[in-house]
Order: sequence, then structure tokens, then C-alpha cells
Amino acid sequence: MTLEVGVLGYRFMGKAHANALSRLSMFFPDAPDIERSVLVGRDEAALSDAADRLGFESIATDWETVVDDVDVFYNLGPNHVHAEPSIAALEAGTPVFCEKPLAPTLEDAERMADVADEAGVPNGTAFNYRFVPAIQHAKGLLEAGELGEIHHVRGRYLQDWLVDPEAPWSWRNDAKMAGSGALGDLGAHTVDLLRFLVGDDDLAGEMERVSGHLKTFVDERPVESETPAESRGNEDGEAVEHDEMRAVTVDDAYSAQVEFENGAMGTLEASRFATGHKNDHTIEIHGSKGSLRFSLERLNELEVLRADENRGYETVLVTDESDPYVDHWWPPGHVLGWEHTFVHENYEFLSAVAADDTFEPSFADGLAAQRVLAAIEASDERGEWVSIN
Ligand code: SOE
Repeated sequence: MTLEVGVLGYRFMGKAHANALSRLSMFFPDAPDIERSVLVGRDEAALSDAADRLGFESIATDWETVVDDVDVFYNLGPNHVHAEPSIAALEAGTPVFCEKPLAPTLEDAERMADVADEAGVPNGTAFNYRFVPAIQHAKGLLEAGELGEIHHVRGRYLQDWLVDPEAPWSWRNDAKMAGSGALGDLGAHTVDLLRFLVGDDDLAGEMERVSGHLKTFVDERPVESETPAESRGNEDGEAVEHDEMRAVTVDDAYSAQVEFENGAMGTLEASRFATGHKNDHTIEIHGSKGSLRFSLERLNELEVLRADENRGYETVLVTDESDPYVDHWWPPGHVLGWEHTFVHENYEFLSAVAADDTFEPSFADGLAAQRVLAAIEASDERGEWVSIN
């Protein structure tokens, strides 16, 4: 059976997922057969051009006609269009894969996760960094107890694309469309990765309470009439006037302290103002028997320190065919990159759809991350620690 995939969104994330979909049969021969069936957006001309480039059979400007017509629905639009199309698809019994953060608000994320639960069809939140081979390797070490009891967990996601006050406004700067700024866009990844790595009950457990701080450094930005396909900009294709300034209503950066269920301490941070850092996501974990470090900028490596060996951090090269997913690509040592994480997550999600199985990270995982983000925001507003419930 061939799965007909409908995709809403055709810029940055549309391209990343279309690339993944086009690689599947080439590198993952056991993946289900899929057809890039229909690409959904608002601007017909841009959509048609994108459909040609990204290999889609057809286009549609109204998602309502698509969601129950396809076998799988991908929601890769800006955050404010995550809820309604995803809910409609799930209600029609169509499996949904949705970009992160699951929604701009906790309320929307709750509605989405509730409907996903009732629908009982495969659903996924696109936290692609779970599918980095080195991260899966780290999870294996943690699950095997090789780091012992977890005491410290640190997650930092640094970018700098807004440090220039003239950098253009986009939906990512707007609270109604994005929900939050660096917090939701980058912090969601960190929170999810930490839940994935140490969230099990015998490790740190879930995050229990947080103390957060949010900061907006530049409160208005110029808008541009055209947004290049590669930018992080106006993915809904909205036309705007030159020289117009628009308010920035989200955070440019956040930091948070976290207490985990089992007593571990965490610190989280993300910024779009970290000069010189383009896409620098770092995770550090310290346990009673050892420590580990991962950096997205060196994603084929994992640094592991074992207390009983007294050799400091040693670099594990996660490029052998025995490493997760690597056997599907090139001979040992031929490194993987950012785009491979999308291929891996698409492979896992579509395999779950074909088998009518559950997939993780699900909408429930998207909601769990959103609860942490909402608590960080509430803590910043109230100036006190906030429990996550
Ligand atoms: C933002 O700059 C962004 O593109 C995020 O939206 C992605 O989720 C992240 O993977 C890279 O940075």
C-alpha cells in the first residue's frame, strides 16, 4: 500500500521534510511506500513553484479538503496553524505529524493531545533531535545505568540571527502566531531532549518545578515584503509593506532552573542573541558514575567521562554501522548531518503509521514539553518557582 502524504507548509520545514520523504525509499528500503501527494499553503503561485521543486503531485490552498483525503497529514506551518488543521485531520482518522512546539499556547496543545488520544491514530511531534545517532547512543548509556544516579542536567540552545536590530520581523516574533520566542522555538527541543534522555523514573524523572526568566532585547523590527525560501520568516506568505516596523511580542532569550522528580538539578537556556552561535545545542549530564556532553555542532560525536577510569572526557565517534541508523547511509566514518535527523524521524513515524502503531515523541510528548514552557513563562511573570502539573 502506498501512503499518500499531505503536507502543510513549504518553506524551511517543508523543504527539510520533503527532502527526508524523497530519501526514504533510497536509504530505508523497508520504509513504507509513500507519495508526496499534495502540498498545502495559501499563496497559489509560491505553492505551485514549491510543489515542483519539492516533488509534490498537486497543490491545495484549503487544508479542509485535504485532511481527510490523504493517508497522513504533516503540519509544518507556523505555530498558530498547528491546532485546527491537526485536530480536523485527527477527527477524520488521519495520522498527523506536527512541527514543534506543538502549539502556541498550552490550551491548544491540550486540545490537540486530547483529540489525538481519542482518535487513536498515530500522531507525532517533530522533535527531530531525538533521532541524532549520538543522542540515541547517549540514551542507551543512560538506560544501562552507566552514568549512575543523575545529579545535574544542562541544556543550552544558542543562535544569533536576531542580534542585529535590523534583522526582519517574522511570525516567529509574534506572540499570537508563535506563542513564545526562543523559549518555544528552541527551548522546546531542549526540554524534549532532556525528557527523552533522563525522563525515565529510574533516572531524573520528569521536570517537577521551574524558575524562569525571559528577555526581549529588541522590541520592534522592520518587515520585509518577500521572504526567501531558506529564511525562518513569514511562512504563510503574507505580503507586508517595506519600511513598516512591527512589535516583537515574544522573548529573544530565556533561562530556567529546573528541579526534577528524583531530585536532579537542571539549568536550561536559549537565545537568538548569542553572537557567533548559529545553531549550537548542547546537552550535559552528570551522574554518580560519569558524565556526558553532546553538541549539535559536532553531532557525530558524544563525549563520555567515566569516573572509575580517570581519563577525563573521551570522544566516542558515532559513525559505525552498529550505531543507530548509520548502517542505512555510508560506510563507517562517513559522517551524517542535520538533514539526516529528519529522514530518521520520518522513517520511524511513517513506519508507525503503516503498522498502525504508536510513535514517540507523540502529541502527548509535545504537550508535556509545552507544560514546561508554560510553567517557565508563568514563573517569569510571577517572579517565583512554578510547579509543572
Ligand atoms: C529556528 O531558528 C530553528 O529553525 C528552529 O525552528 C528549529 O526547530 C531548529 O531545529 C533550528 O532552528
